[in-house]
Amino acid sequence: MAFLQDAPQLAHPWHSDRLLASLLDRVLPEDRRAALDTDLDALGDYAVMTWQRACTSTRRKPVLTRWGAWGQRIDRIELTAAWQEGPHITTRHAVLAAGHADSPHARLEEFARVYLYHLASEFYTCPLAMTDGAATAIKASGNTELIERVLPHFLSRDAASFWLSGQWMTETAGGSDVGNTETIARQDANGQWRLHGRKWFSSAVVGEAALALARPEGASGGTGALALFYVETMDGEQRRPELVIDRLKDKLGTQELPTAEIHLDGLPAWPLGELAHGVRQVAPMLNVTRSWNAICAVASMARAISLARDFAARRQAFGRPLIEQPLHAQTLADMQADFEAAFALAFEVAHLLGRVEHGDASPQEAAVLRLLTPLAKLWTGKLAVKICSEALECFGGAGYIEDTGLPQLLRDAQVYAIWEGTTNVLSLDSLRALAGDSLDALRHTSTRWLEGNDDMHAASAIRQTLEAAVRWLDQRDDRRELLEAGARGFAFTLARSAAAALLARQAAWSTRLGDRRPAAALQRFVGRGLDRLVAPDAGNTALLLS
Ligand code: MFK
Repeated sequence: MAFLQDAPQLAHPWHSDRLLASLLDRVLPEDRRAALDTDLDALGDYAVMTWQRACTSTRRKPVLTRWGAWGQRIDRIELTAAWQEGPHITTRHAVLAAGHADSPHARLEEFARVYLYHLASEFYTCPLAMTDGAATAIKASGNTELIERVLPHFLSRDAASFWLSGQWMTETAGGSDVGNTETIARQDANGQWRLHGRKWFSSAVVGEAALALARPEGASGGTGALALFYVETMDGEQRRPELVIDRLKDKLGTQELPTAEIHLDGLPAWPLGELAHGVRQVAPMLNVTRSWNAICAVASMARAISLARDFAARRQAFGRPLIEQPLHAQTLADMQADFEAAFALAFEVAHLLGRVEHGDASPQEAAVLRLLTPLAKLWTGKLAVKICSEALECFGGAGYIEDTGLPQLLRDAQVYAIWEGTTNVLSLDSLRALAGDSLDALRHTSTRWLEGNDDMHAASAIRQTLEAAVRWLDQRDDRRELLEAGARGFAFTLARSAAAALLARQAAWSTRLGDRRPAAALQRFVGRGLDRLVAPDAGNTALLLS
């Protein structure tokens, strides 16, 4: 009988995840911690089931049927099984509802669910992120009529009344530069606002609602003149005729997600608040969806590492299992250390978000959250690609073969760096977030995170790197071009330093309980260097690009 290699098995992502369990044990009061188990168990079971289902069935993509048999426009989208299950899993396990509970821990409890559900959901979490963001932006608007109308649907615990919301922002001219939005809002004879325009990228077109940016007719150009509108997509069981799905996007990854290009042909719309400053009004949504992006990126890292580690124990090469090969073990340990740091940062953003929203955080912590949100999004987005790519290599040729299910990890991971703002857009956002002393706040808060940590070398490296970042900023503060050119290195440096300080806090706690693994991750992570600061040389850049 010829040799047959064992396929990698997916360990139960909740039962086998010491990071999540240890974080929740450290942070949550006992009763809240215990109350989470049922949902986390079930979401872990669902993840294992969907992995096995994906390994034994043919992959499907959503299918758009635009025309009915008798020539009528129907724009019907057939969804994959996981997408059909999405509303049921979401509501049964309170994935969104948990985040809006009356507790400073609400967001942490929500994102623990998201982390376990994300890959199993086949990126149904993308429109969930937007629904969550829409709920947050609508709450922040104080528009009571809208709050009463939509929140019971967005946060429902019953699939029958659950609504998904989209975020319609991206257009062909106004991609990252949203100020170039061309969609027009026009009032009809009855005073009803209606939207006219084309949205290039809508990931929740199967949803019931959306928030959309549009320029009120006659308003000036630029970002400040945009308004934020709420729209509904359905008229009873029928999609509204003023919303036309032009085509589904043929994407590199996230192929189960029916991303669509749409046009709006007079779709009724209601302003959330004032008829200007729409980007300011949508910002709470951006910050929530960017937090989702970071958590989902660490979920991809967790899946990739879990499969690679399992395989390393099964696969024999050169006379012993891969896990016993020194260089392979080094590679896996480096991945694990990076992942543990990224996990610490992403989940700190999640927890801080809940504490700030609940009024439980100091102004200094609110400033830290504003800065850490883009940092977590941009760094985890890039790291997910690196770790998934490395994980594929851990399987040798099998990592490059479609029906192992492995290449999809890498294709899907590429989205984190692009969605919700590219790495460069987020690096520039972290400069925007510096207004209001958030860097000083981060330095002070990091000192607190480092209390009780016994790794003096790591603590000193973190402090020195943050001080170097402050000096770097001071030297360029009045030279905008230089500041922007170096923003990515600056953001990566801050992200890595903050992540290391958070890992140190977790390591101190775990060490007291006799678990030295987070301390080992900290040592390895810091040992590979925190500083990514660069001194941009405009002349050299111009010469290279000439
Ligand atoms: C599975 C994972 C789930 C992930 C979900 C995936 C969803 C996929 C759908 C998408 O991909 S949606 C498209 C994503 N597109 C973007 O994220 C847009 C990228 N561009 C930016 O982020 C720009 O920075 C932005 C358009 C927000 C602003 O650019 P501008 O035109 O230079 O605006 P400006 O004047 O700097 O900011 C306008 C106001 O917003 C200012 O406030 P004021 O009016 O009070 O001065 C800013 O301070 C405020 N603002 C901007 N970003 C903010 C913010 N406030 C708080 N937080 C922020 N992040």
